[in-house]
Amino acid sequence: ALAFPHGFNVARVFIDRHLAEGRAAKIAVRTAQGDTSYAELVAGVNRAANLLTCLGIAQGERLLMIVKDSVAFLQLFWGAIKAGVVPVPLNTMLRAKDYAFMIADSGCAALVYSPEFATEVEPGLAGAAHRPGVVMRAEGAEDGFAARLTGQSDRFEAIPASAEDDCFWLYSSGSTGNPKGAVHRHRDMVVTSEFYGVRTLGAREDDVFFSAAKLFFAYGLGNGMTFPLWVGGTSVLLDARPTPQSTFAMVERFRPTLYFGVPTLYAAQIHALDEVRPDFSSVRLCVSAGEALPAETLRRWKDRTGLDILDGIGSTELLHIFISNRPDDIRPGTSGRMVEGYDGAVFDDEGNRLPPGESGRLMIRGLSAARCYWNNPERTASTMLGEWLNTGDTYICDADGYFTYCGRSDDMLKVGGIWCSPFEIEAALIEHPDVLEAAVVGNPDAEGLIKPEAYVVLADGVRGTSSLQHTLAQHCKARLAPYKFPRRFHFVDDLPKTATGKIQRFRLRTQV
Ligand code: 3UK
Repeated sequence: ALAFPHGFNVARVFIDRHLAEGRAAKIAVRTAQGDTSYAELVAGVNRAANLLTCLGIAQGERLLMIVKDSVAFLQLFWGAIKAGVVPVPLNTMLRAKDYAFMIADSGCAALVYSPEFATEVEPGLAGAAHRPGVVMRAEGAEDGFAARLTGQSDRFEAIPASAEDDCFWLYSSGSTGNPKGAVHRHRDMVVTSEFYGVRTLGAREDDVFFSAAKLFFAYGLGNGMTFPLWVGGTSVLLDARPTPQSTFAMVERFRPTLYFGVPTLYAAQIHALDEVRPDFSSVRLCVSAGEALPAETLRRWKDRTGLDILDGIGSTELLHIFISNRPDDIRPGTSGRMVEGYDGAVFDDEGNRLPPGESGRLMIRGLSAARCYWNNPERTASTMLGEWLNTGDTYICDADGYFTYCGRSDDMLKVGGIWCSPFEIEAALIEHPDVLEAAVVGNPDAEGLIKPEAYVVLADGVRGTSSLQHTLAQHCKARLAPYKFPRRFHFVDDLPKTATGKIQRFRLRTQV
């Protein structure tokens, strides 16, 4: 068990501790703009805490951050926590109306944004039903955050807090409805860093972390900020869009030891590896999360780079990965086994625990689970069920404790009276060399019965003919139970995706 001393403010262990442990001169963060030592990081965090305090932002009030991956992100996040202010990093790819909702929903006292995002943030502020008292650009403006830091003291004593006190929020965008602010406590980052970062991934002080997933995403926040700070390692931050080219360039320049991506990016990188041969020799392990990693993607990546990918499932509500493969125990096509510190079980709709081999709702309990959704008692009540958290995912757990993803609870299809996972069909489709990406949804046929339908992005130069449709249907039937094949095909240029790269299957379903 983890121990949390009285008056524990989590910034003491993630920030202040490093000076006492002799890391002042060690590089904490590397970006294209330069390196930042632990001493400089601690000083910047303290200046930010002093600035937020002297701007009159009170303990418990929210600071919305629409900030690119940068040292300023860490200064704001940890400066807020030291000052007792609640940082709320937001997805930087959203639109004005989304920001307007979150500004009002959070009732934030302050908002800081990188100038790059002004065209959506400023109209969002103008249209919001609430106006934060403090609005600053992260950099650039004379009265921006960076400029105002310089006058502040580089010392600040963290406000005492308990491990159960609210610490930060992350908004989670469901497939339907408004985003929900998941309220996380002081202990939660310690729990994810120790149980997943150290004991599952094996993160160490000499690791250099590079996360293609951004810090505003719970996955990126762990990979690119909390895990490196927990072990006293080094984080490499990319402030631009992660593409095969930009991520390869970062790997070659900064030579990370741990690399974190999402399946869509791995797939694009694999295609790019046909043309280029970046030097991955510094990397010892790759991680994937956000959506299930197809076994075929893992196989091709290992084939091209010689490296394994650890797939694991996490969520905003649980903060990071709670079921995962291990470096010495990888089962391609599964999410792996429970991470230490978490409990998981598969339930039927009536709340009964299901035996191994049966698919049902995945529920998790663990100490990093969000306390509630802010301002949303209905969603809190339907998701946080006592100590269990309903993930909304359908999973099968086998007799050895390995979990296999079957789709979102609401994505599962009943085809001919039998449960059918659209994900399983997609995985089969993308094994075909002519297929780049695929999404399968259930749409009603002429009889009004739900049938799987495939939206397929073809590889470069391949034409979507009717004979190809037949070939792909045969390809699925040959690999899966005979009813698991798409009855219709749509060849499309791209698939609708969320800002974080998840396919929005609901957009492909027939509107009724
Ligand atoms: C899905 C996966 C199959 C699943 C996340 C790592 O993705 C993260 O958080 P989100 O709140 O989404 C959570 C949902 O995404 N999912 C995530 N990973 C996998 N499905 N295999 C996977 N490996 O539906 C889950 O409920 O955006 C990922 C760490 C922290 C995170 N927040």
